[in-house]
Amino acid sequence: MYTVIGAVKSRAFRVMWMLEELGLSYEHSPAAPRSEEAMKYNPTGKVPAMKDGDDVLTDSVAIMQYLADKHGQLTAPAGTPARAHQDASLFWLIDEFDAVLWAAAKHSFVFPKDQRVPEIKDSLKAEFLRSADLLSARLNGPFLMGDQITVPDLLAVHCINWSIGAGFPRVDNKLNLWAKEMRERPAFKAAQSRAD
Ligand SMILES: N[C@@H](CCC(=O)N[C@@H](CS)C(=O)NCC(=O)O)C(=O)O
Repeated sequence: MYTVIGAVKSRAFRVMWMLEELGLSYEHSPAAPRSEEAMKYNPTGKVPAMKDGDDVLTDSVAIMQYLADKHGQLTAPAGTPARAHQDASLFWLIDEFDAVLWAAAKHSFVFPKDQRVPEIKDSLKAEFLRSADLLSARLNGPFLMGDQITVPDLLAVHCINWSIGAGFPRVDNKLNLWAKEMRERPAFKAAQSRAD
């Protein structure tokens, strides 16, 4: 049995969505970041974490890829060129989407007030939009890697949703429609319905 630690409105959602895509059951502990509960599983206080039996795994992307590998779905097999392309796409999204949104969050509410530099946010928004345009141009099939849904799709859509919540500029029509379709997936909706 898997247990996901982290609120739905955190990166824990990515792990829950992956579990739903794989058709696996799981328990959910909606711990807030830096809470006592979160610290029990990750000394940094970051969420998500996921319990798999006695193992406690951390980092949303590491956990999504672990689940995909373990269950042999939503991923190209390790050690193939297709997997290297998929990983490149994943790491690019971490650099250019997740890290940019996270930097904006740090300067909005994560850092102590006296360490925030709100002026940086305009530059981050412009950077995000440039990356979103690149992603849109790369999207040439139903999914980022072609015909099959893979881990980068979940990460990209989660980041696009996050960008809307963070008041970032809207991505172009093509990407926006794609994200909308992805949000219609039963697995996405099932994860969302596990309200905190
Ligand atoms: N790379 C990590 C980032 C995790 C992370 O920063 N999570 C946020 C919530 S979405 C958090 O716990 N923040 C609290 C903190 O950084 O102290 C992942 O993808 O899991």
